[in-house]
Amino acid sequence: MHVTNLDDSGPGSLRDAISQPNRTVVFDVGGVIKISSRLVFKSHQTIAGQTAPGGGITIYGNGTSFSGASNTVVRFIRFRMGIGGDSGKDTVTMANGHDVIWDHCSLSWGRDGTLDLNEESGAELYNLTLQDSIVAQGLQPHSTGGLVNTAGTSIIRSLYIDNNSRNPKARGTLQFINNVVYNWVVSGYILGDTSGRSDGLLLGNYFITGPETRGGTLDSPTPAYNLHADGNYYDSDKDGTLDGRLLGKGDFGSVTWLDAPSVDFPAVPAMTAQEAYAHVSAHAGASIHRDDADRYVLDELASLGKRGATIRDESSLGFAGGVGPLPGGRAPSDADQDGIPDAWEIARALDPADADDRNGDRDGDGYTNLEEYLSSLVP
Ligand SMILES: [Ca+2]
Ligand SMILES: [Ca+2]
Ligand SMILES: [Ca+2]
Ligand SMILES: [Ca+2]
Repeated sequence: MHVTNLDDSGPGSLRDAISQPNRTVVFDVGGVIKISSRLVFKSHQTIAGQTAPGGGITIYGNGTSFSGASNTVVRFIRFRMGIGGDSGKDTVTMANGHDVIWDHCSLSWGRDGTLDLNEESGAELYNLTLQDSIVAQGLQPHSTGGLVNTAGTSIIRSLYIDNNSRNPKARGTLQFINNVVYNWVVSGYILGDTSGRSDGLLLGNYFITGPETRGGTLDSPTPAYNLHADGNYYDSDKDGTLDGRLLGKGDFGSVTWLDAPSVDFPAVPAMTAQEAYAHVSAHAGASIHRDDADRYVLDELASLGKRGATIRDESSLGFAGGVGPLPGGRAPSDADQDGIPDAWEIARALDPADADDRNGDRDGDGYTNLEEYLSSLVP
């Protein structure tokens, strides 16, 4: 499905493209898609934001739901809810389903959670990954990164920044690896805060205080939180230099401390916390094109304690139109509309007049020709 305009609904819109399952969605336009009601994603979708020309895609004005959207991949999309969104709702929410990846996404301005992955009663929610992404500026008065309460989630190489609390609120089974948490106010990472069992793995994260941070770096631990942690750092002096200390067992309070993970978590390539800081600063979010909002929070992070603030309303940031401008750009020609531009097809002996070859596998490696094209766009 080609998204051919920035309309809220109707033919050629993103809302129309995602209205049915079993679709790969590519973008012939770049810019801000202003939504008046929530967007609801379906199962078996690939949302290839990296195909958008110009400044890429920002979804602005309300929240989105991935409940039930199993087997879905989302790459290089900015989800910016904002004060005009529905009260009590999340920027990105998912309450049931499995096997979803958000890669190089930028999530901000939630009115409830900014990323809430919260298993609803009687449902299953598992095999979720947020990677190389940003979760920023949950709107006050309920400014949160979000609640992650699932049977299996990985949060990797991502930035939580300018959220009053819940960076995230971790329940259930969660591995949290090589992330940076910056300028929380009352709570950084919440270690369960419940009598129900949780299993956590924290490796190589960097917790960096900002101007508003009052404490609560590792908040509300309970013995029901089964934790293995290693290589996590804490920089609390707000001096503009990354020079934190290693967090030790005593910093995690009354968790049940384990010398090995309590769950067979998937393997993740290892970085140190210092390497994670550098990687996240350079690559987290929709990094092909930095928009005003991502540049703003990454500049705050780079101040290492000197700048950073939670907000109540994104208009206080002063971006044109609330979210800032994005260049539109121009998509390459795709005569057969199979999602692969003519030039890329010709260079690989595919047929620019045959749409069926998108689902072929010219090199027999298990990835379709369309998937290979989509991956080729990712730096
Ligand atoms: Ca420092
Ligand atoms: Ca084509
Ligand atoms: Ca073709
Ligand atoms: Ca292939």
